[in-house]
Amino acid sequence: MTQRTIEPLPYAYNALEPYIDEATMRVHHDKHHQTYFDKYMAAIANNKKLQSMNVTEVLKNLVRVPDDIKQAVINHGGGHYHHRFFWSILKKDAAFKGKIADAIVKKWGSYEKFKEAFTQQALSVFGSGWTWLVTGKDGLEIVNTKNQDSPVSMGKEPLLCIDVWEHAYYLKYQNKRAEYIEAFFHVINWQQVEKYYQHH
Ligand code: MN3
Repeated sequence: MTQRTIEPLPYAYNALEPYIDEATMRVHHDKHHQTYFDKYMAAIANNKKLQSMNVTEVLKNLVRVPDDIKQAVINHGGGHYHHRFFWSILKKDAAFKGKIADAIVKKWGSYEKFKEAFTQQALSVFGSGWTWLVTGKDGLEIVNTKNQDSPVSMGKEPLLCIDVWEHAYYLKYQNKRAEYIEAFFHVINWQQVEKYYQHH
């Protein structure tokens, strides 16, 4: 049966307080994410093949998406997939440890240096987009994507990400993106990032 709605958050709306507030989580999940999902479903409504595929597989194989719906699939399929992924890597006060922690320290020198590099990258997103820690043939990298363009469409495997669209932080942080990014580092689910790293 075709999925009609998005999955609930895997935790309470207020689980990330005070770093990410309940009001933001409610509107971000129930309105923004749901709208991406609805528009993705509408975009593929007449395409049985895409309907039968996982959205991740669709984004990895954009060449198989017809031109007349390609941009809608990128925007709304990407928006659906990215938000689902984002919810999965959020958890308050998870310890930075595991093979991913070792790999980050090996690549950037320390947790602090990684945090600094990731923060600079997230601050540099102009307009709407995301910052990602990904892995792939070039090893660990921090990359930005615009709008809902997906790292999986570029052959990268996401390990963690921050949504830097204003809707992700404006209610609580207004224009202070740097404070939101600082807060984000308190709610990274490193156990889940470790799972993504081990299974990529
Ligand atoms: Mn968002």
